[in-house]
Amino acid sequence: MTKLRNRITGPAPMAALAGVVAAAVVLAVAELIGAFFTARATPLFALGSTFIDFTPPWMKDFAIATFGTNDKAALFVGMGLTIAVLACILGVVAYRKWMLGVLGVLFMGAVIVASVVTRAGVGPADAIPSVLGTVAGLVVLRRLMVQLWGLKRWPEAPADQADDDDARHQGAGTNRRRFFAAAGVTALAAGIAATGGRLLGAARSNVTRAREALTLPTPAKAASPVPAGVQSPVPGVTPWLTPNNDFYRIDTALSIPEINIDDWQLRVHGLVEQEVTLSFQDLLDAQLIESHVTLTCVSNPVGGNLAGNAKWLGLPIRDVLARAKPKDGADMVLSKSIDGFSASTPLEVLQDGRDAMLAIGMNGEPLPLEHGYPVRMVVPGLYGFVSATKWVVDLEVTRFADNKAYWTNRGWSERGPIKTMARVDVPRSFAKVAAGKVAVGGTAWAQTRGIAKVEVQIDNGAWAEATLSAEASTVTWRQWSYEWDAAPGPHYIKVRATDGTGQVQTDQRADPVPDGASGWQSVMVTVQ
Ligand SMILES: Nc1nc2c(c(=O)[nH]1)N[C@H]1C(S)=C(S)[C@@H](COP(=O)(O)O)O[C@H]1N2
Ligand SMILES: [Mo]
Repeated sequence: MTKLRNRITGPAPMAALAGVVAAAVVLAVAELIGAFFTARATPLFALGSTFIDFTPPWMKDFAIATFGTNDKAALFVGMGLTIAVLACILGVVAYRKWMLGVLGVLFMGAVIVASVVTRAGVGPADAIPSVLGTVAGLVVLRRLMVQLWGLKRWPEAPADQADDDDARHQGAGTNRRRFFAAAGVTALAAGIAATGGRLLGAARSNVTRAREALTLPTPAKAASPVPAGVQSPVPGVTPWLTPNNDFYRIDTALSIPEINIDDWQLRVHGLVEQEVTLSFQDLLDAQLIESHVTLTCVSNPVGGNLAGNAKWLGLPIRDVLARAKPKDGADMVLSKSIDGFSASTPLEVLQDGRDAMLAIGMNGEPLPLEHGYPVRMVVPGLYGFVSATKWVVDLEVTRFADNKAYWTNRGWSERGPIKTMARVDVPRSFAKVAAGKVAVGGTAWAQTRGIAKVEVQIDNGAWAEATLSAEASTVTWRQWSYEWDAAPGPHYIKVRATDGTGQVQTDQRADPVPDGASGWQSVMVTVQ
């Protein structure tokens, strides 16, 4: 028992604890003061965002494949653990050699500040919370170390430090219990400060309230009516229209940009005859269209659910480009979000007849904050990474030869037409089903080409045609169903689609990197 206690209350574990408490103080103080600055400038968000920006494509892909849309939570947990380990080491170093510890803390503070000030849309003044946090962390570390050095019973305590002035003053009276009490109280205070900072930051943001108060205009051109029977009759197949709350979310934003509609502006510039600047009011007053479009993420694995279908309300981008008049030689529009993300979209795609738009509405509501409020791009037929810029504030008319988008700089393709894909929703992978008639169903997409046929293959049997649900348009997904007479045993259900041009979905397996996964989905089920 005493042995165990000595192990916990030895100098190294206590110094490590002091390091962790000091790190918590750095983050908490920065969080509290950060409530008065932009949310993206607090250390955790800035560090995490910087980390995301340096993430190689395979790692992004791995994170999405492993954690799905929980990838951000996983990143925070990973970051928290890394910081804790580094803080332990720093604590021990500071105990042995104070000046080395100080240098370590200053170095970490510099890393935090560097990652803060290099964020897009963040000014040098936004470094203030991190700087003050680092100073507070140093003060706390010093005080805890002084207490530790005062516990003279440890032979490893460096002689010079034990002679330290503060230490001599505190020396005799200090004991372990006081150290733990001080560490505990400081950690508690840090927790309260961090929580308070969060609440304060949320309260200071009135963007959520402004969004709720916003009334969308009636479109000049309403969406084409959705025919009856778009939904697959098989229970459990994904809803044809994805509710906003269930819509997949993929982006590099650790803290969602909060944009005031009165401040929002879109600048259209670059290779144009006429620069155009749009305000949010300009959008509200414009001839808006409404259209159902299925969005798809390039990171979606075969059979994955990073796709969703919504009714979008917005201004056709070709109308904006018609005012700006692109010059000869331009072949791309680089759209940029307020937080530094960018996407490269072929100019011709934004000028042809499809409903590419600057969207302000999603399923009859203003865009949810996480889906790009107040304005995002929606381009039928292209993966989101090259088209669907959320929180969009800038369109630069340019050339593929001159400019590269966010993910292109990280190993992904510069163009991203959506590949034909069929998906089985029911039964689920590894489901156990009763022998006899089994309802099989799912969805399929080939935006802009449409779905002409879906076929199902059981084990290695013949391909059988599934029943297609009604088609709303070629830019929305199309559902299907199939009745299978299942005999007991393990079976594989394979599915493939044929697009509107007659092209059969390829069985060639490809990873999501660099331009989208391909291959036929195969679902294993056990029939009992
Ligand atoms: N600002 C910004 N816009 C973005 C992204 C991003 O990281 N930042 N990701 C894109 C990607 S990869 C996809 S698939 C779609 C996803 O849109 P959603 O989250 O509304 O489903 O947004 C696109 N727009
Ligand atoms: Mo994506």
